[in-house]
Amino acid sequence: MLHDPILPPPRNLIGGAWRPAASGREMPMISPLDGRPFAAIADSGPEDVDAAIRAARTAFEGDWGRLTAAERGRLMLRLALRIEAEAETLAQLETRDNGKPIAQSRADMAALARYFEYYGGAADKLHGEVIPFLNGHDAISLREPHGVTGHIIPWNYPVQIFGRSVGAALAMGNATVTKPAEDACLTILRLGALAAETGFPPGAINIVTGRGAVAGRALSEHPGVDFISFTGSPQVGQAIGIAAARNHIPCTLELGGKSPQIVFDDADLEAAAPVIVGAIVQNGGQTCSAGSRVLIQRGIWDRLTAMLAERFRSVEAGPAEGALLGPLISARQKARVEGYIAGAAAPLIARGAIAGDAPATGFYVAPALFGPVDPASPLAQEEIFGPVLAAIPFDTEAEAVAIANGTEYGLVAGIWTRDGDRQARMARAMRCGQVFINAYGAGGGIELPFGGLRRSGHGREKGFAALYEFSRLKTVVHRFA
Ligand code: TXE
Repeated sequence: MLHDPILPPPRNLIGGAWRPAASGREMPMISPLDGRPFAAIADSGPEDVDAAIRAARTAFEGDWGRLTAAERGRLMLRLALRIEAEAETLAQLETRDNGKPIAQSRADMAALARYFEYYGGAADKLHGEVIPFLNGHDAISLREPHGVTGHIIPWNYPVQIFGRSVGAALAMGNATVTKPAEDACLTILRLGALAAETGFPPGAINIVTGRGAVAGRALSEHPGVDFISFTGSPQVGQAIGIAAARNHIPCTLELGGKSPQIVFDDADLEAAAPVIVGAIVQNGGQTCSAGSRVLIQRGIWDRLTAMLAERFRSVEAGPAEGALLGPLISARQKARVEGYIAGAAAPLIARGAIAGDAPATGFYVAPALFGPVDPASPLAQEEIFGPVLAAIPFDTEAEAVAIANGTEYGLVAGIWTRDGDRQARMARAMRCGQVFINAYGAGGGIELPFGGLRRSGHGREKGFAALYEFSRLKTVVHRFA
């Protein structure tokens, strides 16, 4: 079982060396496809995290820190090509580890390569400025890396989130320590091996696997870390924010959402319906930006819910190559999502199915469409992180805005209307970090600043904006005679 050549061994990547946990402990990896263990990872403790942070510091003050921005960028571009060359093997590994349909894993690898291409190209494009100041003075700002950055990554899009977070940090010259999720982290370990082969100096990219409450916590609380990037649950995000405050360091928190898609009665429903279904079924609904609420203007309620219902009924959750919906990540997530479905206080409009060839031990859940859902109910307020869509009717634009903004989250919103004035008004009225008009989550979004407010977190990842997060300004004033 553990000798499969594409499975990384249960080791951490620390200072360029592959090391078991200092305690010798390992933990099993369970495949969501059949619920069975198929590999193991290092079950790391604070001593392993400490070693990784020290290795990162050494790299930052040494070989990695001495590279020019152009040299860093070149290494990243080389890694992008290496990822592209190995994309199929990486995608196969991801599907086994995470359970996501192979098409989604392939899309994730393309996005990962693109992140390294984008941030590799950007490495030498962000710089300080000369500031008009007093006569006889030169005032400049330098843009500098933070130093050692910590990256705590979830299991839903392991490599995409690694790409956007570690990629941007490396571009700005930081040395990184990543703690991937214990539910899915093998592809990130394989990436560590590819980066080492590509020529990244030891210690620029460190990877420590293990439990969130142990290894993740040790990383977030360690005084040797200068910046923390976290993607995960609001509860843990709050703990990370508190730990960052204790160490007086900045952090970005990306904590999910309850994103609305708002459909007005003048919208192109043929265009909207497949996108609305895709935005909640993609990755089993385990997407921070999943469109988990659909707000429908009352005049088109019957027509649009019928169109959505037809699509929901045609979705089968299964392990097949072409499946739109795979299993959820774990028995825990499956139980959680099924709990929401069983406890729903709203009428069930439509349910998909589980494919006949799906192993009974796998974590499959058939997609569900509910409506009309009370906007104040758990189905409309809480992040379910499964293929469950809450349909909510509304009458006026003002009512749509109130319902859309009426959760503790604020990550993404989709607006479907042909009215140009309304498009502009709605884009401004949405209390969130990203708005799509007559589209949703289009094109992977590598170039688009992404992040939320309140319970969805703060700070921006993706796009050029992330480079500002992963660096800081120093002002230098030089008086001359
Ligand atoms: O997240 P956790 P879970 C949401 C989603 C999901 C729920 C729970 O609603 O149903 O969170 O998922 C590490 N100190 N999102 O339990 O626990 C952990 O090891 C430091 C939304 O899987 O937050 C993993 O690497 N780190 C989200 C990472 O945090 C800790 C993606 C995320 O795990 C830690 C995932 C601790 N005390 C879940 N405890 C999104 N924004 O897309 C855990 N971790």
